[in-house]
Amino acid sequence: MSQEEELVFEESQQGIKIVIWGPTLAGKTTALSLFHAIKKKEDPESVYNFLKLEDKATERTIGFDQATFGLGGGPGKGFKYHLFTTPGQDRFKSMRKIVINGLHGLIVVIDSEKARWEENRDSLKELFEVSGDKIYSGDIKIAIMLNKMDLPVESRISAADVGRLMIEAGVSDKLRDTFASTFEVSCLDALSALRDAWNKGEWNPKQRPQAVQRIIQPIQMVIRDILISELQKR
Ligand SMILES: Nc1nc2c(ncn2[C@@H]2O[C@H](COP(=O)(O)OP(=O)(O)OP(=O)(O)O)[C@@H](O)[C@H]2O)c(=O)[nH]1
Ligand SMILES: [Mg+2]
Repeated sequence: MSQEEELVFEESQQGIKIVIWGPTLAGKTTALSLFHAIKKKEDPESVYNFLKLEDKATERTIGFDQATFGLGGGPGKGFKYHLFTTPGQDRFKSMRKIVINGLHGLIVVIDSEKARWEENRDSLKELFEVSGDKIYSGDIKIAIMLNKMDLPVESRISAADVGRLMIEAGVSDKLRDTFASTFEVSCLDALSALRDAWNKGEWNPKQRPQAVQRIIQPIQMVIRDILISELQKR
């Protein structure tokens, strides 16, 4: 086992594993960084670690990013969940296969920029290719983040177009229902809302700015769905 494989393996042994999947430059690392920053602000005890493996010059992920959080009880106690991002560049297909092993949940990031339609389609195709039967079993909890909704309306797609993207990627009817949860988000807007609020010294976890809440919501939904399903198995 390589060092990376060992880390992916060890980290996913306990708790639940959620993978953030999508084409390169879609915003996966940005979304995870945001989620991490918010957790660190609101509940630092629940944050265990955050590792980013990126090429400093291009800021693209060259291995994977990985963050671990607790559901409560402080370090060493309670349930952990692990969030991984995949590296989206074509050349990292074998790494994506490793990262996706043993997952419980998926956040599929789609780049809403119209010009990125083919990259989105190919990324979805590959997801079904590498996750195989598991994704069809319904055992994996999924949410879609349609990112970059800050782009001008004429140069981006909307949630209504996601179905067409799925059809082009060969996603079956049955599975398209699983993909019903599409969240329109903008990591860029969330970042600026976060900075504004922090600069003013205003932060209330119960009243997060809407752009920030939109990033948190799909991740929390997937965590909740996994926990419910794990509890039902017991
Ligand atoms: N306009 C806009 N740009 C965004 C948004 N989210 C991320 N970006 C930008 O998109 C670029 C890529 O973001 P990353 O988060 O590094 O993308 P990634 O999906 O991790 O890419 P890989 O690591 O190569 O797979 C960066 O320049 C971000 O600032 C968004 O909501 N709107
Ligand atoms: Mg990345």
